[in-house]
Amino acid sequence: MKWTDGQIEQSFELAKERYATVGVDVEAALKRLAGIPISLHCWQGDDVGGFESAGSTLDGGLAVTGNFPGKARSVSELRQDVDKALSLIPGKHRLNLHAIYLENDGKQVDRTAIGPEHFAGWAAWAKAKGIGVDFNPTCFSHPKAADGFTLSHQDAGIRDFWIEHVRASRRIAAYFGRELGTPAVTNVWIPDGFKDTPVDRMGYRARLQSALDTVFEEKLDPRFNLDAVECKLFGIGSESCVIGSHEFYMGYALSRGKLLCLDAGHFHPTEVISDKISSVLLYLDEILLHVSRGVRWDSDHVVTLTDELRAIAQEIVCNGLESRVHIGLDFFDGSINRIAAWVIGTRCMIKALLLALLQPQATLLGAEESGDYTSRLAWQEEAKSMPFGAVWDYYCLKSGTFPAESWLAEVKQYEAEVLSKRG
Ligand code: RNT
Ligand code: ZN
Repeated sequence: MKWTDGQIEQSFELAKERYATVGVDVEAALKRLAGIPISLHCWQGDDVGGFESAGSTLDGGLAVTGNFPGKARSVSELRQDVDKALSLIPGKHRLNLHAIYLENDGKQVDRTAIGPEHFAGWAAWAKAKGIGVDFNPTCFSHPKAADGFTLSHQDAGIRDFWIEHVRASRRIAAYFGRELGTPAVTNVWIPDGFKDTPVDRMGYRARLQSALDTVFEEKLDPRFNLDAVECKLFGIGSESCVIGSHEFYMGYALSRGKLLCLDAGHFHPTEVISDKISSVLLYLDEILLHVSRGVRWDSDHVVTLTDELRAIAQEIVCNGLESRVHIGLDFFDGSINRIAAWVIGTRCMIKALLLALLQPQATLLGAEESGDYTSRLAWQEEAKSMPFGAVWDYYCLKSGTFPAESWLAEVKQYEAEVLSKRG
């Protein structure tokens, strides 16, 4: 038996009526939802390997486990996989590239020598799809980052190398922004930190500050490029001190007018980024999110529809912040079908946004404002059993993609026909 398109439409009509009884305009919610892009991280497709050289190893404290067959081995395979994933996700989204995903024609290109020419293929691909691209310098998985330090390194030569790389990355981002007519967010994340207790935290942080200032001396048009900086509490091998901590980058973003990037896995395990959005956006114009799911640590598990994901979406949607919050994903799982991982994580992000848009906000606000916390709690819980699934399925159908679980068969077929044939 199959749940037919007709049944999806019927269920939707009923659901719409039900939502109307609690003051929620479903059509308006779907219209708003369609305007919120999610930036899909390219690195889920190949376990953060990149195509700079064959057999490069991941470092910087990042770890991907699992060896599910069919990992993309080239830019063209990765593009094919992203195409597949995007076809199973409702709405128009973006792609988030790392510098190591360049097209170098088999020639070794130094990280300081990368330019728009190495990303022309991606730009043409994105243009054809009508989607935007975001960008990241890759300050890890490289001999000059082997001791775990980049922009804060004691050695001026190594610092300069990474400064040059980030400068080159920003120019590539601006190229994407110009080509695609939508600014690229360039996100700087560096692994720099100490396994054990350092004695000169401030010296490292001062060097990072000055290196970043040098990087950003070159002014780029904000219509093409926006800069973000990503903090972290600790990483594997940097348990005792991360140079680019939250306070460091919060101060940096504030004083330099940059975007702050909040990664859901980069704080204390019980600390949540949903609670930070409303605070930092009172001081900053825009932020970037790396939506991820830490399990006991910054493990970058595939995003699922957790309470925290819903809370993040609520903060964005209920405060009308969608133009100021750039939503990026950041997870990597090599133990399951990598396309399914993208699809599950991205669909969950969109579901969370939809749930937030369908919340009886006026009622909830009224209850809170009048101090009626009994009603607030009651409504928050009742909202959970409203017919959200019917609206979601309809949204998928109308977006020309697969409702409910029907996307999975597509992935399984792709696995049999494409992934299983890769060596
Ligand atoms: C690492 C950061 C960073 C990376 C990507 C690959 O802890 O989260 O964003 O995951 O740049
Ligand atoms: Zn991140």
